[in-house]
Formats: sequence, C-alpha cells, structure tokens
Amino acid sequence: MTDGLRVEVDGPVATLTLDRPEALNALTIPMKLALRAELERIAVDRAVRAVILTGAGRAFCAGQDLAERERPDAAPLDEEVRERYNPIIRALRSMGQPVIAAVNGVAAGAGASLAFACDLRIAAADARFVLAFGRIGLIPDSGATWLLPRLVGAARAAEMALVGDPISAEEALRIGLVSRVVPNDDLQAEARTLADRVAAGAPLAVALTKGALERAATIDLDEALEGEAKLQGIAGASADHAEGLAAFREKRAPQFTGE
Ligand code: LHQ
Repeated sequence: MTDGLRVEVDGPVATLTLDRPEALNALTIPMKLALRAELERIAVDRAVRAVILTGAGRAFCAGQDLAERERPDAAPLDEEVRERYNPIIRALRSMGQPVIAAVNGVAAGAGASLAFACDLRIAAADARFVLAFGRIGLIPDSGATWLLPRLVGAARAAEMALVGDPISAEEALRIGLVSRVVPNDDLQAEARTLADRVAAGAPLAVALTKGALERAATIDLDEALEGEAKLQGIAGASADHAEGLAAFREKRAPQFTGE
C-alpha cells in the first residue's frame, strides 16, 4: 500500500510498517487513514491471527507530522484527535488479533501512544520512548493518559508525562513498558517469532483473552470473575477446545481453526 504504510501478509501474520523514514515515520493524514482502514480490514480477516506494527528506517514513529499541523487548512486539534487518531487506538484495542509493536527506534508523541495501545511491545536495543507532547505545549493523547499508567503505574506515568525524559529500551524493560529488548538487527525476526507463537494459539480464545484483559482495567473483581466464567463457557464450547484436548491426549501439537 502507498500513503506511508506498507502492508505485508505472510501466512497468519500481517506486518504493518509505518513507511516515511525521511521524517522518522511522522504521521500524516494519508498514513492515519491507511492505518485505520488496514486495522479495520484485518479485524474481520480470519486468516490473520497476529499483527506486527513497526517502523521503516531508524525510527518507530515520531508522532504527528508537525509540518502538516502548520498548514493553513489543518483541522482543529480536537477534531484531528477525535476523527483520525482515536479510531486507530479503538481499532487496535478492539480487534481480536493481538498486535505486537516492534519498536525499532524512537517512539515519540502519538507514536509512543501507538506502541502503548498494542498488546505486546518488544524493543530494539536503541529504541526510546519520548512523551514529546509537552515540549510543544500539548497534552499526551491517543490514549496515552489512560494506557500508560496501566502499563507502568501512576508514578512512572506521571514522570514520563510531566518531565518527558526519553526512556531507553533498557529502562522500558525495567519498568515493564516492554516485555523484551533484543539486538537491533534481531528485532524483526524476534517479532515474527513472537507473532507466530501468538498465531499458533486458538484464535477465539486469544480474542476473548485480549478482550478480558482490556475490560479488567475498568471493572471490579466480582465482575471479572463472572466475565471469565461467561467467556470460558464460550471458549469451552468451541471446536478448538476439543482439538486442544485431543492434541494433549494424543501428544501432538494442536491445529486450531478458529471454530
Ligand atoms: C519530523 C518529526 C515530526 C515532522 C522528526 N514531524 N518531521 C499532535 C497534534 C495533532 C493531533 C494529535 O496528536 C498530536 C500528538 C503528537 O504526536 S505531538 C508530538 C509530535 N512529535 C514530536 O514533537 C516529536 C518531534 N521530533 C523530535 O523531537 C525528534 O525528531 C526526535 C526526538 C523524534 C528524534 O530526534 P533525532 O533522532 O535527532 O532526529 P531529527 O530531529 O534530526 O529528525 C530527523 C528528520 O525527521 C528531520 O527532518 P530533516 O529534514 O531535518 O532531516 C525532522 O524534522 C523529521 N521529523 N519528527 N514529528
């Protein structure tokens, strides 16, 4: 696909690469529209079981393209956020397939938010996260105020948002913002290995698990327990559960179909 987004589907894994390396993959309107459309398309594509989001060149994403904001016809900021960023974040959070951010360099501003909205984050050794919003007199958006405290706790989220020092890959690993740091040259292969492992899971159970983790952030324990019971009823009635039991009994790897 053009518009600064490269889409590759290989087996059960779709890789979305933000592809404007000359501007550190800063997000333009065509990129935002393409990213939203692609996520919404993948959400209903049963052949795709895991997604990798990464950046071309030396950056993951430098956030909003600041040159675009200086155009006389730029939309008001609230409209830009509501209509072009928020749908991307909702799509990432609501699609059944897990999304892995392969953070290959700097993730700044809304670029950091994109990584926060993914289900898993792995980082190259030279990745860094910068809540660059404050430097230009803006607030963290695209879900950052909601997602970041849930990922790293209130104290660290406040420091990242209010002080804004870059967080190195090593520090991100220490505070739980990413789950793995790998050598730069190994990032894409590691992301693919992780995606393949996710894709080997039972798609229905994986989607239900993602949804349960998402809802857990806003409900109490009783609601979570009841929710788990309901979802387990659904997962337990699936053909994939029967296949999982059969595979265990027969000492072989399960072949899940999503049924
Ligand atoms: C860029 C950008 C960029 C354009 C690097 N735009 N060209 C905001 C408004 C609207 C709606 C909703 O939400 C938001 C949320 C946001 O995302 S606000 C935050 C926007 N992002 C930033 O403020 C980050 C700006 N960039 C930087 O601070 C630095 O470039 C970082 C720290 C990311 C990387 O620094 P360096 O590694 O030193 O690279 P660089 O600064 O030399 O950048 C390389 C090129 O990329 C350069 O172009 P040039 O033609 O001079 O080579 C930059 O102008 C361009 N670039 N970020 N956001």
